[in-house]
Amino acid sequence: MSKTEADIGLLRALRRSPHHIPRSELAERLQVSPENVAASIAELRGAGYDIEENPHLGYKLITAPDRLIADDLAGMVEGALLGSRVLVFEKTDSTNNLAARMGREGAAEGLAVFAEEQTAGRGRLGRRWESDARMGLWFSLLLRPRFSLPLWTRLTTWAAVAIAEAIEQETNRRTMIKWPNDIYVDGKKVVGILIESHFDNSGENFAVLGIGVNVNHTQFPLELQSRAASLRMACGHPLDRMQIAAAILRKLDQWYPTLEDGFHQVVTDARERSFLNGKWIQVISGKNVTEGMVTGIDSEGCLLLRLHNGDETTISSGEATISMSGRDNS
Ligand code: BT5
Repeated sequence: MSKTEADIGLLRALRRSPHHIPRSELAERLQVSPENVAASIAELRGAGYDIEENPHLGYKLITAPDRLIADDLAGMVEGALLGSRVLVFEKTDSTNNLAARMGREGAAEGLAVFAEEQTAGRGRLGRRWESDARMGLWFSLLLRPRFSLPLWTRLTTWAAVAIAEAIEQETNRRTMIKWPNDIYVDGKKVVGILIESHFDNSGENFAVLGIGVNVNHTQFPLELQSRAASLRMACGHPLDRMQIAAAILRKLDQWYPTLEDGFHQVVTDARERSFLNGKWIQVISGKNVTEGMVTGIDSEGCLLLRLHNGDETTISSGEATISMSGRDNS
């Protein structure tokens, strides 16, 4: 086992154990000498990991540094396709750009590109996404779905459901999905999702799933204050960004096969979390503006609306805002 592998193995063992682990046991598990374990512990401490040493019981991880560390994260999602390769950059314009570039260069499915800070993080239609340094998770996953192109529209619902579940599991706060791509806690946006599909003549199609999670912000710019929140604001304490990143990758990976087979499970969850259900909304899709009451989500994840004249319509993509001019929301 190489030195780096031993360090990663050591971190993985410490992360998984709620108890102290004796040095001899770690040495045996990692097949290195006890001296090597002590040297790796010293190195991890130097990198900011707070590791307690009890002379009788051994080592226990108390806190990890508030930094995204690629090897550590890869170890936390070992065995998953999504996150099988993890890259962390200190600063970039947009992780979606980086992942797309690597996708064009032939990178394998499952690559996850994180940045501590984005200088030009974007939302849909070129809107700006605030991505302050070390406050959140700003990352993109490279996907090469093998299923037919018509099914690619399912990606948004799949991503929203998996991320909503992971965040609920990590925070114990109820998460809702504002169709199609926002995750809300207590009526405010904590996550935005941006899927960009890349098709070319060679048939090497891929999609980049961009995810922005507000984790440890204590405030937002004035124009976002009424709409945006962080997980820290919702929970009342700071959160470990690595744990949240790992939980999201694991849930996405776990749900990935259901895109093709078992998508009804994803839709069932999306319906239960539907923030817009029963509300009068306006949806802008390209040049079309439709107004009506949300009656549900169909089997493909599309939004079902009842129009003023009583007709039902299905909307596959668009921008939904709760309508002030429509009938009462009650
Ligand atoms: C989104 O767009 O919500 C998709 C955001 C995706 C961001 C990720 S970060 C990693 C990857 N790399 C990128 O460059 N992007 C992805 P949309 O539905 O268009 O919402 C954008 C709107 O959300 C903005 O116009 C603001 O009103 C609001 N907004 C901006 N930053 C926000 C934040 N940090 N938290 C909550 N709302 C925000």
